[in-house]
Amino acid sequence: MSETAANRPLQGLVIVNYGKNQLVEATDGDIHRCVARRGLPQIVCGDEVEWQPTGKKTGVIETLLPRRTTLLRADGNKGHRALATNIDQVIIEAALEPALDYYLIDKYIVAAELANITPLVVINKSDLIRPEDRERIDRLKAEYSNIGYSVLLTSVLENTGIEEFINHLTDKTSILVGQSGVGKSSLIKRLLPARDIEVGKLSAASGLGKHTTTSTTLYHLPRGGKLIDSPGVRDFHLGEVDGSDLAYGFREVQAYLGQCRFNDCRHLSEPHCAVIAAVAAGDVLERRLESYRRLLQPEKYKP
Ligand SMILES: Nc1nc2c(ncn2[C@@H]2O[C@H](COP(=O)(O)OP(=O)(O)OP(=O)(O)O)[C@@H](O)[C@H]2O)c(=O)[nH]1
Ligand SMILES: [Mg+2]
Ligand SMILES: [Zn+2]
Repeated sequence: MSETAANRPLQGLVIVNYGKNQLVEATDGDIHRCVARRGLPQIVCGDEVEWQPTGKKTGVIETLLPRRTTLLRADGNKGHRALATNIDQVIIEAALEPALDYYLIDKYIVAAELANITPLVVINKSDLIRPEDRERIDRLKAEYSNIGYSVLLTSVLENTGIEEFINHLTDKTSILVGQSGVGKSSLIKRLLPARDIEVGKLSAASGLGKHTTTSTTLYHLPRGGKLIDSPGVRDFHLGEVDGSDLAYGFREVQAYLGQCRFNDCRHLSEPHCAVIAAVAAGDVLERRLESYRRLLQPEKYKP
């Protein structure tokens, strides 16, 4: 190999982010543990990079290639940090155990919408749905599909809804997000039975998940598509979003924006607010406007 060929950076895909270092998949499929050159932004799962080998299966990330999309969350300091990049679809997974949290689902949908990524809602553990839960689940499905979001029901335990789930994954990169213990890793393990993927139990005391998955990891699916597993959250914080941008995160509200009497209407209690009128007319759900208001004024909703 000539000197220049040896030094030419290689292309790679970041498939695991451990924070301090990353696993980079080379174009030949080999995996290398890399550190990022100083001065680069935090490299995350889904990033496309240029890297140089430094030894057997190790390397340095030299360049971060442009990100097509970036899913953001709050960094606890008024700013944002990337959760994963180059994603086409955010799969928001929920289940009856741990409890369904509509506000959490809405927050993830807004994060996806603001990042130009398609949201998909998956209710896993459908085997736990008792007759008395049926109405609640049907309503959730109807409410989100009326807005334009697909809602799938899956059960890893009973192996139902899996084919339909797979059909939503081919030809794109998706990320699974949601509370700890809803079964994100279980769904991936169902698609990749030969992979060593860790699945946790719910705590007997709290009924909550135990944060089994600790690093964001990208998997290539046998029938096409890439699927990223992410560590479960207790809560998801969007971070600061400009008030006028926030409303655009609510797809069914978009049509009314610009129709309020005041240009800077925040749709709280202003007179002649088109969004409030749409709720009164039954065209926008009160619950969704409430999610918007909670995101706009989190301090008002602190317990
Ligand atoms: N009843 C039932 N239990 C399930 C189903 N899918 C997963 N579980 C159980 O839910 C628990 C949590 O599963 P995980 O896959 O570890 O959940 P996770 O969302 O990856 O959790 P974190 O990694 O902590 O975010 C395990 O005990 C699974 O066996 C399902 O379809 N039905
Ligand atoms: Mg997991
Ligand atoms: Zn308004």
